[in-house]
Amino acid sequence: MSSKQQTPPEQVTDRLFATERNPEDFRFDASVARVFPDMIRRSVPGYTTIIPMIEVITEQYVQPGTHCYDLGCSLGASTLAMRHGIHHDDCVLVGVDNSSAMLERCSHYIALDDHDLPVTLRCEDILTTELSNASVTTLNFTLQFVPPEQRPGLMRRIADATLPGGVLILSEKIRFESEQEQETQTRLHHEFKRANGYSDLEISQKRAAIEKVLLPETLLEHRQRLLAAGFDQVVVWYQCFNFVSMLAIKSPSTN
Ligand code: GEK
Repeated sequence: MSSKQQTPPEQVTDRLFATERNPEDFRFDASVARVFPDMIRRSVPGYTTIIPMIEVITEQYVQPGTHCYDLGCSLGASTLAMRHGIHHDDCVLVGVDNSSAMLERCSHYIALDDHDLPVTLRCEDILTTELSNASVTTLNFTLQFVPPEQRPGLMRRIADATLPGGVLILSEKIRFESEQEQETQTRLHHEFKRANGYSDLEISQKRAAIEKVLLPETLLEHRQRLLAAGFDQVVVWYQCFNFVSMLAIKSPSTN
């Protein structure tokens, strides 16, 4: 291990949208990767609860000799939670992200972690990355960035790769059918961001930058697509405002 790998990446406060800037679409580039731990913690209600629960869920559903995937792993928070939930040394854990800036930092965090299970990082598109023999797959706030027309195919590929008794942990920002509920939950989310120190300018500029790339769907749309893809049960195990996490389960084999 090089000495560079042993130095923890610095913890930087997210000020990306604090000053007036030209509107452009949000991208997972080096400037975002640098502030990402602070950004996601202060922007996504429940993120700090969901991460440790991914460990608990992984521990429940991982099967020996199988593959576990973290699709859209960013800096590896969900990958490391999965790693700590896996107690079989014949499992293969794979983190996939198409942002090289994210993966470069991710490899530092993995090197600093004390668990033995190797982690394979792939700088690939989750739409084409190879998936097979899976017991636990995680999409922690990643599907929302995939173009909606490509989501059914991705869900089918994940369901096809998932073994009987295996699961997909799917966390997403959602939207609501009812305009009134949509308005209430959005307002509460913005209050959460304000309480975490974001200004009105930061909130509105981030919203403008992200609204064309983060496309939320309703819980019903998610549930129907997961069932159509081949999962047998969909459980919402967490919700805070307009952020949810679901567990899509493939029934264990009856043979
Ligand atoms: C966490 N799971 O900390 N292929 C590969 N990666 C992609 C794709 C794609 N098509 N689209 C987006 N990404 C993490 C947080 S962040 C969520 C996940 C957020 C990647 C993108 O580069 C980014 O790193 C990640 O998905 C989404 O638990 O920023 O709200």
